Parts: sequence; C-alpha cells; structure tokens
Amino acid sequence: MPTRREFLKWTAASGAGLAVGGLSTGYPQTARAARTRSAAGRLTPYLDPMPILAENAIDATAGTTVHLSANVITRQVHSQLPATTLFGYEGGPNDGTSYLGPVVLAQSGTPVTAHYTNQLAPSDYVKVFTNNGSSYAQFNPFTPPEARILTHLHGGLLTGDSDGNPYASPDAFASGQTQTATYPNAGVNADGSPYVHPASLLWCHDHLLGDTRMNVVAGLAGAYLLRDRFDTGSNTLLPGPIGMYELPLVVQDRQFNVDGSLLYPVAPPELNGPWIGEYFGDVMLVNGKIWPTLQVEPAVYRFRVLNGCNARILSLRIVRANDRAVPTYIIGAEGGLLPAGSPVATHRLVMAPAERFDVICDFRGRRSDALHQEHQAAEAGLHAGTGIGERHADHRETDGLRWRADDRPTGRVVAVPAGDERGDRPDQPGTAAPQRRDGHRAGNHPERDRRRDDELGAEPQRKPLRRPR
Ligand SMILES: [Cu+2]
Repeated sequence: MPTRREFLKWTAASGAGLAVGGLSTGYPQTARAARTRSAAGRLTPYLDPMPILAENAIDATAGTTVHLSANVITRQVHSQLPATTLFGYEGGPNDGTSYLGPVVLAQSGTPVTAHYTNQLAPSDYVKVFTNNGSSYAQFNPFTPPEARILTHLHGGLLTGDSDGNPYASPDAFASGQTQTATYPNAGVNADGSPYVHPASLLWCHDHLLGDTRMNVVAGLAGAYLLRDRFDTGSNTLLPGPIGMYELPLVVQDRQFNVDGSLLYPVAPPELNGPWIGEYFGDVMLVNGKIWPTLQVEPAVYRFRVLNGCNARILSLRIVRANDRAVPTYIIGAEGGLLPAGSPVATHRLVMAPAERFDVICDFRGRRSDALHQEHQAAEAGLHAGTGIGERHADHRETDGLRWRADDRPTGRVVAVPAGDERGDRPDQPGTAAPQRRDGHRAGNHPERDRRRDDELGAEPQRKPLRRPR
C-alpha cells in the first residue's frame, strides 16, 4: 500500500564527476549603474559559493528551547565588497554562515520555546542605514527612535501573545529585553479537533511597529523548518539529507553602496522623504550572498525556496545555457506537501514576498551545462516594478518604468557532469526523481528523459534574457 505521498520514486544518480569551471568574468557596468552609488555594476556575478544555511541549524525537533539574539553583525555579501554591517539573529552553531539567522528545525506537534534577546543598542540603526537612519526613524514609534525587535514566526500556529504582532505588542522589546514565544507546531480546528501542523517551511522575521521593513532589510530573518511523521528529514522518498540534497534557498533583493554598506534609498523631500513606498534591490542574494554559485551533482534536489524580499515578486527559473528550463516539480507550498500524486511540473516559480515553494529539481544528465537560476520579471500584472521605491533604486531616474532590476540572475547552479550518462543506473538512496504522470520512471532512459526534459523546457521565448557577461 503506497503511502499517501508516495509520488516519488527513487532512481539512481551516476557517480561523481568533475566540477565545471568557466565562471563568468564580469557584469557590464552600465551607464545607469555608474550614475548611482550602488555597487551593483562593479560586482562580478558567480564568484561566491552559495551559503548552505543548514550548516547553521538548531535542532529543536525534540522540543528544545531556542535562544537567539539580535545583534549588530558584519558579513561579506560578495567577495568584491567590503563587509556589510547588518542586524542578525545569532545563536546557532555556525553563525558566520550567512547574515540570515540559524535554521530552526522543529517537529510537528512538539512545542518549541524561543527566546529572542535584543542585544542592539537603541541607536544601532544608524550603523546599518547610512542615510543617518532617517528612513528608520521616520515611523519609529519611540522618542528618540530606537532599534527594538519583535519576532514573528510567519506561518506559525500561535497564540496571540507569541505571535510577534506589532499591534498587540507595540512596545516590542527594547535593548536588553527578551521576547519569549511558544510555538506549539500544532493547533485546534474550528470544530475543536486537534490540528497537527504539517511539515512546511516557515520563517522568522522581525515585525517591529513602524520598522518591520527596515529590520527585515537589515537582516532579521531566518528559516524555520517543520518536520512531521512523513517528512522526517530522513525519509528516503524525499531528497536529503538537509544541507546536501535538501537546501533552503532564501532569495532577497538588496542594494549596497560601494563601501559595502546597505543602501536603503530615501525619497526626496518634495515626495515627503525619507519614506519610500517599497524597497527594491538591484542585486539578488541567495542565502545572503550576491549572485552565488551552487555546485550540484547529477542528482535530484529538493529546494525549499522562500521569497524573502521586502516587495519584489519573484519569477524564478532554473535554466540551462540554451535557455531551456531544468525540470522542476512543485511538491509543496506554505501549507505543506501537496497531496499524493499531485506534484506540479513547472517552468517557473512566481512568488510574492514571504511565499514559499517546496520543489524537486532534476539535475541528472545535465553534463557540464552552466545553469542559471534566474529572476525574471513576473508576468504582466504581477510585477510590482513601478513603485516609488523602485524608482528610487536609481536616484537619477525619474521614470520608474525605465529601470528595473529584472532578468537579473539570482545565482548560478553548476552541474557536475555525470560519469556515465548512457545506460541504466541502479537504484540508490540519496537522490530521488518524481514519477512522471505517465508512470515512466525518470532515469532509466536518459536519452528519452533528455528529450522530454527539452520538451518540458521548450517554453516560448518572449525575449532574450539579459545575462551578465
Ligand atoms: Cu511575515
């Protein structure tokens, strides 16, 4: 009797092969970029490896109490930039992995208590926001303005006093104070019956009244990965283990000054500055690095994708050098895994801020393709690229439609070529492939798979992609 989610069938990967070189050599410094203070035009993409967030994980699946603190931190977000001063949640075993907080691993139905201590000095916001903190201070509810914290578990089933709700807790937590939250990882249905929160990706982020946007841009965010009886983290029906074949990918857009400091534009006084409506970056970061590279084996991966942008709707694709999409299957979203037998094959992931997708991506037979994980403009009507914040991403532009950070890659996936891409391969745990709808088991007929994959990837091209050269 198959389990309810047994839509995945295990097949084999071939042996390890050679790493692929050939990094891009530069991003053209455009006239537009040169006119801004932004460092974007000076940065070579694909220089830095993508941080593996799970290297800084806290295992709370047995119900551990988690102690995190909000600190001023410095992290190098690109190897060509000086270190950036940010806010960050610390308390994991390897906090230097990223500016993002530790990945908290929790178990459905097992409560976790979290303590968040504000170790920021009240005026520390001026260390992060170089406009003398004016955008932080404008709507900050305190006099004088203070860097306070209020942590919210996005997607959690919580009582109000643990929710980090800025209207329930307008005073938030001042310097030296600790917020205590209980995450039951379960709830009660409307009819009173118990509800066990299914395995899914949640995330913690700051929710300070008046400055949620600023504290999140400053870095106060982290993944919270919930397991359950099926998605145990070691179920061989799903790619794993975490940190190897299961990888959280937190995608965020940001701007940085050439000295490495965070660039948060302010509006001119005639537009009631320093407030800007929405923050859009001109570089894309995955797990805290700008345009990073991820080297993958010819195997099947599970990506836990979070749109961690403040305002940008993402349209993500993983494409090969010939612009064909790599087969990607959505197996879950915010509410957990999809029902058995219903993974959705897709060319792209369109994601609003805070949305999550749980996807399977098949890199078998990818040879030495350079694979680009790209962000494109979302479909018409979805793209939020005309807002004032976007306009002020480039201070010299007056027409918000003329400059957009679209079609910029989020990063690159470098495939390790398979050792033997012909013949059948024996089943081997550690890599999984979704069973195709026709019951054909991917992997046993690589050539046919490749043709099918090409069909899957044969998306009509709207326009040539703009790639870094
Ligand atoms: Cu949220």
